[in-house]
Amino acid sequence: MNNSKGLQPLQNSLSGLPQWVSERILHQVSQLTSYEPMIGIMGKTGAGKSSLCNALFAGEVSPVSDVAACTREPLRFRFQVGGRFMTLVDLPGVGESGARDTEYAALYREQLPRLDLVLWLIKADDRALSVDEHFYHKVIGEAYRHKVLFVISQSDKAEPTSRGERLSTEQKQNMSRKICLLHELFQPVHPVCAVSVRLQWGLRVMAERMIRSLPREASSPVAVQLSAPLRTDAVNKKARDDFGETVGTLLDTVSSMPLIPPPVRTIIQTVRDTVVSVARTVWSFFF
Ligand SMILES: Nc1nc2c(ncn2[C@@H]2O[C@H](COP(=O)(O)OP(=O)(O)OP(=O)(O)O)[C@@H](O)[C@H]2O)c(=O)[nH]1
Ligand SMILES: [Mg+2]
Repeated sequence: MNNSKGLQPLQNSLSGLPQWVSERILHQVSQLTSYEPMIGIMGKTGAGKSSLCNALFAGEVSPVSDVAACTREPLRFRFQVGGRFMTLVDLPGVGESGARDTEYAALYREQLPRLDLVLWLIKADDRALSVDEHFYHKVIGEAYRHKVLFVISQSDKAEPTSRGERLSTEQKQNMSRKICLLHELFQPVHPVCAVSVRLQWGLRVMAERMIRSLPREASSPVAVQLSAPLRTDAVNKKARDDFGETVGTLLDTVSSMPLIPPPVRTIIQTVRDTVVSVARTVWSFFF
């Protein structure tokens, strides 16, 4: 990460603007580059949440608050990679009795607006999906469905199990059926993923889907946290594209501010595409 090296070319591309406008834009770009993403993780106990997070992310995980599991508070973990932070929130509730729905709904209403994405793990051999379905409809509700990415975990436990080192054709067929079933049950916004941490299977596709499912401003900061083998060309491309588009949107927002004099507005509109292309070029200095 080298912020000043990245910001200098951007500053040059904004030099035709009054200083206060270009400073405002640069300030917002530097906020984008230091955005601290927050990802929630849900699923019944033993679904493989901790294992998946360790497989996905490179950072040293440190618990932020030390709350006992029996209290129904979310557990937060803050990660750090090269001076950049990300927070994982281990969200409770799936698989517990429906009696606490109202309580969880309140907790989730508080957490969900701040989360960029929620990974919802369902174990490959878990057939008690009505519990997840109930929770999805009663607690998550319509408003936050776009923030949920379903992940079928422990795919090596799909029938017929073998403890082999690869998934068999039959297991893959059963996984496809399970994926279809989840699409029917949940009608998810994002495609359902399937992984096996034990076999290191499906993780790349999952990581790419996660990057695609994130809000634009969060994809690069999450990509930074991925373990090296998961940071594929597709991940980097999506993250770079998102960053360019976010900078473009930022310029559009500044240009439509009422206090911007019309001639300055014209300059912003003229330099917009150049600034976006510079942002895409300097992306690798930031991420
Ligand atoms: N066979 C197999 N076992 C797995 C896989 N992923 C996790 N496990 C095992 O499943 C068990 C539960 O995994 P965790 O990652 O601790 O699950 P969790 O969802 O964090 O569990 P809680 O924190 O108790 O809610 C552990 O024994 C893991 O080793 C996998 O892909 N395949
Ligand atoms: Mg765990």
